[in-house]
Amino acid sequence: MKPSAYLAYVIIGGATAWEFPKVAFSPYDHDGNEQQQPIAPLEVDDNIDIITGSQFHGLKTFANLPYVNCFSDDEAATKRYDIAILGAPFDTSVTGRPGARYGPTGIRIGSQSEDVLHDWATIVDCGDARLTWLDNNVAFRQLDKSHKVVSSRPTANSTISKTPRILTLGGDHATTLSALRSAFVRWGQVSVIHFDSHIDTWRPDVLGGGISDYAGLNHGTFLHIAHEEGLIRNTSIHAGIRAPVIRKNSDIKNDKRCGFEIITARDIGKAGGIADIISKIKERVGNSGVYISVDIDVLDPAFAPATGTAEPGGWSTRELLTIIDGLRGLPVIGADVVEVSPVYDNKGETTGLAAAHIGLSLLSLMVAVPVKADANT
Ligand SMILES: [Mn+2]
Repeated sequence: MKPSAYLAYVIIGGATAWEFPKVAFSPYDHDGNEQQQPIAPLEVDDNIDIITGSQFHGLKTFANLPYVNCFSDDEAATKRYDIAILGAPFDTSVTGRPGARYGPTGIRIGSQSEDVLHDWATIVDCGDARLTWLDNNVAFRQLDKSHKVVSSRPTANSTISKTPRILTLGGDHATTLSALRSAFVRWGQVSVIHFDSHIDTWRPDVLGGGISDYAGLNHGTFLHIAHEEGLIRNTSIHAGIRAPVIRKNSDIKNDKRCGFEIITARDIGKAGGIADIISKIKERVGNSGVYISVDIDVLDPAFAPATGTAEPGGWSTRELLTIIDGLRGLPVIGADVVEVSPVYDNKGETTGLAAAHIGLSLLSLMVAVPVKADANT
């Protein structure tokens, strides 16, 4: 097709404009073949903005939040924060497919077009905890300490709260145990709102096979251990459950003993639907401080294929986001999104995008209700 006009894109004095080329140009060479138009040289403009104006720049923090090295005493003293993002790149306690060690990076990439509503809160990304992949005992001690250090820093708005809260990006689900241990030190016992297709309260001798204590701490037993350590209240609740249990009666009995009630994935199809699920969760936790843990496998694999232990029959991303947003008003003292294994994601990075948006919703709950630290701190 013969173009009717030949234009060059030039920049003049900071403004952009389409201009006809200044040099005479024939679209055909002397043999009558089309030839490429010469590109007009761009004028260098010293006033052009190279600082702002694009999300496609810099290192990838969650939602482009500022990075603070929260592990450095000097940096944390000057760059104060109220809510911190902390990655937990760990996946050596899974029973299914590994890969969640890349979860924090995958969620950050999925979050690049998200816009965090800060309101009163200073929110930063602390990067990832430094965790060995060779020794789980050491890795958990490293993660325990990382949570305690990050939550011990002075806040930016100390009149509102003196204790920073943390949104953790997992990591396999056992990483939640470190968050709960730290939360207990800062806030006392909390109710856990646990979105997952699995109950994760299995007795270590059942799911770990009783081989060793080391084997018994894994991504299906951490809530049992959290209960045994006295970290959580018996007003906790699972939501989205659908995976089969190992021992039909005793697993559920033990789950109750650990302080949990169950909302199944299929409860969403009952008459009250989403509204009933939201009220049941709110009723269950009452006025207690809550920790919200979202295992991405609560979503159906159609919406979140990139996870280690996928279970068909789960909620859609829209349903889950509606439920989480419906929890506004609860005092959320910490939260996480875990079990994202980007290597199993599709080309559209569906799981990473979903996890990032879930993270954003969790942050919104935390910003909506500031929580003063209790007497324990
Ligand atoms: Mn889980």
